[in-house]
Amino acid sequence: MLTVYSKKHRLRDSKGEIHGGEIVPPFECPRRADIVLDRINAVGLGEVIEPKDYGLDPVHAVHDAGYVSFLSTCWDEWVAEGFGGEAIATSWPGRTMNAPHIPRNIDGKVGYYALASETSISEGTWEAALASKDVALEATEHVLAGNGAAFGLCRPPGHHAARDQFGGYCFLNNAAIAAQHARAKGAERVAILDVDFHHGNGTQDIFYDRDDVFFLSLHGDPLDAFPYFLGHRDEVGTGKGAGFTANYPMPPGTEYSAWKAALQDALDRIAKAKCDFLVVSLGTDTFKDDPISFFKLGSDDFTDYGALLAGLNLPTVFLLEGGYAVDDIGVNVVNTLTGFENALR
Ligand code: Q9C
Ligand code: ZN
Repeated sequence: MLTVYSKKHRLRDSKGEIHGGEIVPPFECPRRADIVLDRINAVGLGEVIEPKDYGLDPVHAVHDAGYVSFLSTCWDEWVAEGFGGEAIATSWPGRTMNAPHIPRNIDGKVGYYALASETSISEGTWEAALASKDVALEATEHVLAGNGAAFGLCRPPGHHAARDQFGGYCFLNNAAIAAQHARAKGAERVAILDVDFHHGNGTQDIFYDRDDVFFLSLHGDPLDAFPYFLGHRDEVGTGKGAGFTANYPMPPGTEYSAWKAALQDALDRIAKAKCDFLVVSLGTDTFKDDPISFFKLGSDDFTDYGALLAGLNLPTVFLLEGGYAVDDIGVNVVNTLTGFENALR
């Protein structure tokens, strides 16, 4: 399987994350991508290529223009204001303020466009986010050209980024950008299957009222896990999108047998919905030793479900999302990809 990778992921190297009342080294760190790339090379998964620059049109196809402009200038505005450290949101339009105006002050703007405060915007974040969406688009192009499957080694991840909000380590929604690009290039109905431990709130937000992109997510119950406010079973889409969102929240301690049953239900639904293209939001934070998650998958389980995904027999783009057990992320990601490939033989 082809991998698309950009060294520019390193430009996303934030100093700290707010976690448990303290600022700690970020879980979402450059070493994650290094370990995945090392494993790809160690097993000889296939060629590794750099992406082209696809510009901003595919970004504007799923994100708000004011949000994109904010991301592109946030760091410079933060520095110009005389602030140090990194841009961290401290005030939001909470539930009692419906935000009729977007603040002019950068501190206010960061709060307006943030959905959580753990994710700071640091120097180079925008450049890395741009490279990450190019990785996703290059992998998508490769699959659209008839090559079966490809892996986009995206970093930073994307699935928490909504039409106009960042957070959960995500800035641009790589999976949404890829799915929309596949639609623009001729796919009739795209399925986005999100197997990251966390609910893909951003992807759900972007496609909630649409029937041409079917979003399905398996994740920790939002009553117990980030992003806390979205991902419940009764969220099924709206308008003509009703029935084209499916959520599978699962409790702390969920083992592979229960997770696999949810996956099989999701795969049945994708098969019945006449989808002709598949984007997999591939997070491996379902792993038993993940430091911020609570599912119990073992490394062999990734191989097993990779094979199940191949059963859909669809053109498939895998895009990296989360996974914070860094020493194991390479094995877990590549197990999914080889499980998929070996099942096709
Ligand atoms: N401070 C992805 O997996 N907060 N994002 C968790 C730790 C955010 C995860 C609590 C987790 C975001 C792409
Ligand atoms: Zn995650």
